[in-house]
Amino acid sequence: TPVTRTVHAQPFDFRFELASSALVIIDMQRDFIDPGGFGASLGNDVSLLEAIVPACQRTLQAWRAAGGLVLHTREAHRPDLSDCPPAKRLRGNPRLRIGDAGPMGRVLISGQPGVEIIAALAPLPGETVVDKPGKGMFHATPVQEWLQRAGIRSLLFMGVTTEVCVQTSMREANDRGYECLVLEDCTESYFPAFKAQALAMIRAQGGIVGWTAHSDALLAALG
Ligand code: C5J
Repeated sequence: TPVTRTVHAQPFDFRFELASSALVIIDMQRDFIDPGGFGASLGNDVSLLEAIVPACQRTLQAWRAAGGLVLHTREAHRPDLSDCPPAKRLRGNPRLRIGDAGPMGRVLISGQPGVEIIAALAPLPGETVVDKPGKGMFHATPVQEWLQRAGIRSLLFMGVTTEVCVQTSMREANDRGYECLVLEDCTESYFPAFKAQALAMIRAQGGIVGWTAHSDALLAALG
């Protein structure tokens, strides 16, 4: 019989079974995390994001050791930009747009060095990696089919940035009926106040979009 795990979370305990859960790691790619990448070129302090890497690594190792499924995402577009609407490309810093030559290759283009997942969290052979053209992981990706095939009902989120790609993916997942938990110390924003507010929004109103918990609470639940 499957073991139900209980994570001490907010606004109340989060229960899941390993066999029907996936750890989702959002966009831990070089362009957002590494010094000298796209994120840094936009004027962001990437050391804020780098700081969560040890907690992510520890959590990923524990999850793998327990035998849990892992899904990695990357924010990445096709080289011909056919999946990048002008509404997205024309936004932001006009000197460096998606598809332009940046410090780590063409910005947010599949296969370029900048979209590689950082070495500390590199996917293992057999783990699924999805390139997503949106902020959310369901838009224009095979994620829904993958989750359904794997019989997944619960999703545990790590990654960056809290209020953009993590929150959007989680809201998309919540609308599709998944039980969602964000690991507080395994997610970060270039704007710490945005992270705090995003986590507060998620767990407000009785967990209107999901749960939040420290990774220590997950590790305790994994035993
Ligand atoms: C992500 C972004 N991954 N902030 N992208 O959050 O543009």
